[in-house]
Amino acid sequence: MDCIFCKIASGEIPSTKVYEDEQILAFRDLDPQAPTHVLLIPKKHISSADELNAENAAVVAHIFLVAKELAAREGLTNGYRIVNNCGEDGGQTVKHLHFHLLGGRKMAWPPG
Ligand code: DGP
Repeated sequence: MDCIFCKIASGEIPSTKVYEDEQILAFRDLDPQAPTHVLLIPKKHISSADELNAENAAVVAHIFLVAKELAAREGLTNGYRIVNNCGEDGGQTVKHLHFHLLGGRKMAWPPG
């Protein structure tokens, strides 16, 4: 499958990894939008949040627990944001489920 994040998960495309286990990988975003900008992905291909179901959704809870640990490791004691962009209107550009962990600066709400 021609999926950039599957290739990152397999090591075919290099990335700056910050966490890895059997289920998920976390690596630094190529185009960081905050001092900390890490992407967390399931290794198994799920194209978007809209493809989650009762069989594959447990990995999302795991991703959030790891995101919390990474936020602590990155020193984000004043808070952080976890973002999932889903589909065209959500601004998703890579069609492999991923969560952005952003921190190290004050963020605006609502997003643009
Ligand atoms: P989204 O817009 O939510 O689909 O975010 C995709 C993110 O992926 C975007 O912030 C840039 C990042 N990205 C795209 N290609 C690569 C890559 O090859 N390596 C890394 N580290 N990040 C990438």
